[in-house]
Amino acid sequence: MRGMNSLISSQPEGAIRAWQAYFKAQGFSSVAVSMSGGRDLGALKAAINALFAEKRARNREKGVNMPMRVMVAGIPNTGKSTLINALSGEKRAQTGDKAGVTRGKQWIRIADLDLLDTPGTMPPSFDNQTLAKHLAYVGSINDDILDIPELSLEFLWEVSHGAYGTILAEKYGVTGEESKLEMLEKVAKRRGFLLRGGDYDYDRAAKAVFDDFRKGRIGKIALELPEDEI
Ligand SMILES: Nc1nc2c(ncn2[C@@H]2O[C@H](COP(=O)(O)OP(=O)(O)OP(=O)(O)O)[C@@H](O)[C@H]2O)c(=O)[nH]1
Ligand SMILES: [Mg+2]
Repeated sequence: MRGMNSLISSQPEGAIRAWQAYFKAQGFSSVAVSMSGGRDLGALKAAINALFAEKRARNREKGVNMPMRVMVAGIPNTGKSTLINALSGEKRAQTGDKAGVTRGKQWIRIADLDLLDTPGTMPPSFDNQTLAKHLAYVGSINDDILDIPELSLEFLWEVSHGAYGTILAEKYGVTGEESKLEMLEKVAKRRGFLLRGGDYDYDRAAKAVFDDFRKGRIGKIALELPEDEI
């Protein structure tokens, strides 16, 4: 059963705070940034500079003029290259809304920082299928190797039965009382995705669901919280 804390932290801002507290408790510092939300990059720049303050001072003393090296690493399609471009103020790294856009490593110099853009990385395998599904929802696994209609059924079910309850009601008329297939049919109907003969176009509806979700058109949803047992 979900406690009050969990309800509060299931709201997007609360979820970000909950994750930051979780990392802090483990001794990691974190900075929340959003490239689309216009959140200031200043805090991130300050955090990077703080990491290098000592090293820079030592180098200065020794008369050494060496760039500081930073590796940008993480799960595919999470905005690593976009972040580098934002820090640099120009489009230096290739970005795109699918997994695997960055194919090789690339050093990008920004003032006295050398940033290494890297291809997204994944664990070699998943014991936890829920975790794997979540990564698929957000586009970190190549859609071409996924069964998108099947995945959309899981997504619609999970979201409509989770902490965000009726978030799908306005957009698709999905309340959570339907069967999984009826949910996707409601999306198809709402969008007018019908095949000749009157059948629902499940493929198109499923693609639309993920397109909406990944572009933030369904709303902000935290799929996981630190205290969730998944
Ligand atoms: N909403 C939102 N979208 C973002 C943000 N940062 C990046 N994106 C989008 O996410 C998608 C992936 O961005 P990339 O920068 O290519 O991601 P990446 O981590 O370099 O991806 P790979 O190189 O494939 O591992 C693009 O469509 C970006 O426009 C962000 O802060 N908020
Ligand atoms: Mg990239």
